[in-house]
Amino acid sequence: MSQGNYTPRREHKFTFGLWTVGNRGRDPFGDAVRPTLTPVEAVRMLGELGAYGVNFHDNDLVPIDASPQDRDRIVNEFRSACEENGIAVPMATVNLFYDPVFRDGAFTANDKSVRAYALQKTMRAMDLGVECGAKIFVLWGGREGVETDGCRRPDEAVKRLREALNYLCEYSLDQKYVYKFALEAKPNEPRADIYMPTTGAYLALIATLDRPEMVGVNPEVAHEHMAGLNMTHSVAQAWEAGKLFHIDLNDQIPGRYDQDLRFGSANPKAAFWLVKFLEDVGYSGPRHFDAHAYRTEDYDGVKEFASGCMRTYLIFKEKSEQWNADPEIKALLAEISETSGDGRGTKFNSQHASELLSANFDRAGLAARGLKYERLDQLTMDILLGVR
Ligand code: GCO
Ligand code: MN
Ligand code: MN
Repeated sequence: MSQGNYTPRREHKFTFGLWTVGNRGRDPFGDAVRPTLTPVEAVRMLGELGAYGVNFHDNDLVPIDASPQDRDRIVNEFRSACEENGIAVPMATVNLFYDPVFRDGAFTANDKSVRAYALQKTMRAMDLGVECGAKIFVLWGGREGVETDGCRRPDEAVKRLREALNYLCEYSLDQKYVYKFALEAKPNEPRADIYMPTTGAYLALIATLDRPEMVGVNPEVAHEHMAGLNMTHSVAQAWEAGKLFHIDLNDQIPGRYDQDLRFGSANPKAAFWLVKFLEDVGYSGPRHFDAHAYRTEDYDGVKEFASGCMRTYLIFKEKSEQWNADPEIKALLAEISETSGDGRGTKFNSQHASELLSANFDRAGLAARGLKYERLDQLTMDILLGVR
């Protein structure tokens, strides 16, 4: 068995939200089980654990009703803590779901004053992020959705969302900010149905924006798994489109409530393919863990949880190097590439098309050969289970 070094280092770009290590275990059935962790304490903890950065919603850092003086004091303390502990702030986001004002959504709400307030709150959250050094702005459409479709036409919601995104891009440019926006899809929870349920839905919306180059996606493992989808496929499509601006790593058993489990703890094989993809293609953005510790834990357990997320990532990173270097796997891949060529078809021209139309294919012969994917997958399992 290999003796890899799974100690996280800054260059691995592991980040956590204030709301993740600071999660107090509240759920719909029970109250908080852990005392409040202040932002400064969270930063200290992340520094100790070897994380690269911390991210936050505006109100994780600054309470929604804070006075301007309190805001400035909190931001200064937080920035000093980040500096002292060598922690960066690569991403900022906005909370458009907690306050009762957002019970019907934010950018898509029927009340135009709520929509205007949501824009104002987001612009202020962008200002706050810039003060802390953030260059990525995540937008998760928390309550942009419905319980009853009687409340509005869903295509009207799409138009409102587009208008808000266009507005925020212009604000960013007008302020000379360098933000890239990363849109995060989720199929349901906290509302029965959320608009833009999948990463693919957002990719399609982005193409219709005024400044599509400023906007990408933030796929999350749990959200794709809640919808029964393959996270690596969503990530791959985003990557191929040049739109993988951020990523939320956690885990989730399909068909359950929103679990936000420690990365790789529910479906390690899916997590392995994801890490392998990110490492193979050379994704260089933050590896952000949007997860939280079990409700059974105290803050020592929270540290175990956070270290576990990073450790599992690094184990899979090592396993993917092992997979890529494995002679038997390499031989199987060589056979696959013999038949798949360069992976792309030929470009259309009419001569090629008429030759193709008159070609003879040995259909039965093509269908008869075993593809050895069983062997390939078992070799993968052997590696993952540590016997190879
Ligand atoms: C969730 C989401 C959030 C967002 C966060 C950043 O399911 O609650 O994943 O954690 O990622 O609000 O915008
Ligand atoms: Mn989530
Ligand atoms: Mn998330």
